[in-house]
Amino acid sequence: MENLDVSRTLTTLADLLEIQGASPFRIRAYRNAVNTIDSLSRPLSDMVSAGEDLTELSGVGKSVAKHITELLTTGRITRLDEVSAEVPVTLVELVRLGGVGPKKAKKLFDELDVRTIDDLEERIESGAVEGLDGFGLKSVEKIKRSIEDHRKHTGRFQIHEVEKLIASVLEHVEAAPGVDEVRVAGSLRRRRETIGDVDILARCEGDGSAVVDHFVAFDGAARVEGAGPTKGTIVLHSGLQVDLRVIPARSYGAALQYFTGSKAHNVAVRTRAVREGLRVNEWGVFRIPEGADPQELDKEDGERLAGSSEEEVYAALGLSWVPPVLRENRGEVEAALADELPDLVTLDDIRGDLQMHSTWSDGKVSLEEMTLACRDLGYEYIAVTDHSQAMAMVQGLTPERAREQWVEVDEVRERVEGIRLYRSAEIDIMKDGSLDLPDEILEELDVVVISVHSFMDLDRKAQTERVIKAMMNPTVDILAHPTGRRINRREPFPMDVEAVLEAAAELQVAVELNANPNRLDLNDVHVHRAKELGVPVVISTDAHSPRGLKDMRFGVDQARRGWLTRDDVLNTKSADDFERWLSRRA
Ligand code: DGT
Ligand code: CA
Ligand code: CA
Ligand code: ZN
Repeated sequence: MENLDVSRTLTTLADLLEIQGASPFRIRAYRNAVNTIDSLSRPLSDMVSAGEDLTELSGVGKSVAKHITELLTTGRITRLDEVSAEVPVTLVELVRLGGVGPKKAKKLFDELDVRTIDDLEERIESGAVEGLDGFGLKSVEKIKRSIEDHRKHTGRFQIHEVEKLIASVLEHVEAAPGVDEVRVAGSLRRRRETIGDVDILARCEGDGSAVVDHFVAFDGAARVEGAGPTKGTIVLHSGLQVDLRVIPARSYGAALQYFTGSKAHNVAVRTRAVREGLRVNEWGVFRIPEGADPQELDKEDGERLAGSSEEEVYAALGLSWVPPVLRENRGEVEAALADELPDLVTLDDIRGDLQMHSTWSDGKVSLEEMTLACRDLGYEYIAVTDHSQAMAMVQGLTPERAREQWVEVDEVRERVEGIRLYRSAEIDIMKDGSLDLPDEILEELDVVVISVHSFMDLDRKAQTERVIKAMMNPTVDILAHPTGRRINRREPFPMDVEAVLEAAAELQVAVELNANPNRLDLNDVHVHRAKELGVPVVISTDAHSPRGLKDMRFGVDQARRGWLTRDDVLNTKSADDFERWLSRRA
């Protein structure tokens, strides 16, 4: 069981207790523990099996430690079973919607027997909710919008969460009898930002059911949904579903191709096959026998042209091998046919990181520590972009403090060799489109990064105008996290991204692809559009600690999904070339 499984379970318990109206101190105890667990670098399961004292972790008290140990050793928490006998677990979903706090959820349950989001939707439709004490027209409207948002995200995990959850499952499958190779397919292999379920393939010539039996016995499985001769499905404690398929070597490439998807890509590939008189399925590529009805054929009928490797499968159809990140039916099959697939940017191409925070605002470590950490990653240049004064709750930089910071920048430049540290800041875009620091400060920065952190509820036209106006300031270099979205948490704010990108092209402003897996903003489709318009894209981590710098790879994956090559990404340039770009308006 992974730390995330534990923290999700404790969060559920805390939410249920809150709905029940338990003491805020108890609830706080669980939430504090969850915070600690989420930033823990070691597996709790190792600590428990080593007999370590969990109460030494900050925020973890005796009773929470007991719950964690119970969960890790037995797979359940007795207290959670007790509480969920009184309050339906599904109420937790209601609380996680915006606009329904724990008290309101309890009220909905007590008075209208609302247990699920579906129930809530139905009671709203019937008008029952609006009459309820504490629920006005406005709050009901808000709940309705939250339900819509929720529907879009339901059940999908973020990619970084899935990576953590799946590592031990893969190890477990690798240890299964007769397994020669294990690969991840599906949306995870395509590096989508969210994942519905994980698809795993195991190559094995022998008895598939032995592999499946081994798989479903995984100790982190909360439930087994199915176990057959070639296929098994489990659900982890976090709710993540994992499908395993056992495939013989002769079909392994074809199966990998098929189960990597996307569905739309597979349809386009199959259409291509049919045009060539061929048939492609998860067992291979076959020639359709003369006069045969394809509908009547058995899975492996016809002459086998390919199957053991993916390259072979694409080649048999006259296509170059398509990188999984491109398999979304956005023109990649045509490009593969013409041998014109883009040479995608890689993590190795990245030479600098142009958004991160230090203790001058909400970062965890000093300017110098961030600089050293970046040098360790092999970067040639960086911008430490602490917030500006509008972000008062994190001590955003005033003009005075900006100047003080430059003194420290100079000192760090003296002390740390081998990396160029730029004077920079992440400047807030004010409601009227002006910038949060005066021009005389902005003019003295090497890299000016701007972003929206407030008034995200402006209407689309006003928001678009505001952002474009901000970009018109001639000191501006990069528009950061342009749509403000938080994956699974906050929708992008209403804004005409097309108009903003056109303005960026005109004004020679670069746009950020924020690599934090909670943001990935701009997304794949938008960075593709930026590329088409000739707008440079910067992939930055927005790290608040050295650990956050490692998120760069998520940004690179998203950039690859947007077809970006090295030339499309500004921070692949050498330091000299990047500085030439910085002086483009001089
Ligand atoms: P997810 O799980 O929602 O994040 O997305 P995927 O792409 O992993 O989808 P999933 O798990 O339903 O199926 C994995 C792959 O299997 C999918 O990308 C393509 C293939 N596949 C599944 N069902 C079909 C189907 O009905 N037709 C075709 N052509 N391919 C399918
Ligand atoms: Ca999947
Ligand atoms: Ca699946
Ligand atoms: Zn920001």
